[in-house]
Amino acid sequence: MNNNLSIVGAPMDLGQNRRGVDMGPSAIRYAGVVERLEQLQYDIEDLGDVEIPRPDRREDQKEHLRNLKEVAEGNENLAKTVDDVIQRNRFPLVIGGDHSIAIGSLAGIAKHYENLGVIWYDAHGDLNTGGTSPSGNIHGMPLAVSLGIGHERLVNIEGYQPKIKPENIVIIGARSLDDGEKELIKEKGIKVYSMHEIDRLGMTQVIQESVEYLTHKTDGIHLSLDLDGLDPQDAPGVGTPVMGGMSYRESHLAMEMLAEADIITSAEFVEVNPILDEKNRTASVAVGLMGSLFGEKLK
Ligand code: B3U
Ligand code: MN
Ligand code: MN
Repeated sequence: MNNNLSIVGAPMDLGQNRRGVDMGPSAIRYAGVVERLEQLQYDIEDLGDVEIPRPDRREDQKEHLRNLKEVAEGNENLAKTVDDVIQRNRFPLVIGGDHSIAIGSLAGIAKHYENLGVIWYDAHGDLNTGGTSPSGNIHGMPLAVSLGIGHERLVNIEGYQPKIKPENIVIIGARSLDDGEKELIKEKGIKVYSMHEIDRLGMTQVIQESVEYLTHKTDGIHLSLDLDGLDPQDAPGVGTPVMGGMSYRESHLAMEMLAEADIITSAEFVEVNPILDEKNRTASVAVGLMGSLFGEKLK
């Protein structure tokens, strides 16, 4: 693992319609992310937050992509910052912010790899387009956008597309997929471990298989962890909780196994909403998971 970590905050709340998730980066910092990772002997730099524009209320939203312009601009800013972090040979750790920020993270990261792998730890597939989305919320679209599917303003960020290939993706924890997302998963042959597979196989086998599936064909792996992948009992501070999720323990096991495999080259933790949380618990869970991902058990 790269010993130099750069923390990048992306206080984005325009990819969905519940206020408060823009305070996610503050909540995660307050929960002690820098101190926690410094204990593990990493060289940490906290770059603060990238600029997210405020929405223009007069803009008409008829395209069914809420706040398209502002989400695109915020992600352009994020992509540039993340790109710069990698150019300086540091590991980007992005803290959100709603999951639409994966558009910018991946735009900044994927240009540095021939075959970037992605582990998408989430209750949702985030594979919608303006056409299939039931909500018009862009946080339900970033994985599709990164595959080059969606509005051209989003898919072309940083001037290239697609960012990733369908065979280099593993989705873990899915339990709320829309019809259009299910079709895309079938059509593109995307590997999905739903809660059914996690219950049947156990998290150990799911991660072993995911690591095997990705490592031989990728030259880097991005972990995109949506806190709503966890069960709402363990991570209540999220905008769209879905019952029956991965437990706190399963999630730590997953992070520890990824640390042992030493395959993750960039990461983001998203959807922490302190307003919906109980005493900053979800931000603390996020920081705990980062501890495991960055090798707390190995040191
Ligand atoms: N699939 C639904 C709900 C959703 C997606 N991501 C989150 N919620 N967090 C949608 O709106 O696209
Ligand atoms: Mn998500
Ligand atoms: Mn989700």
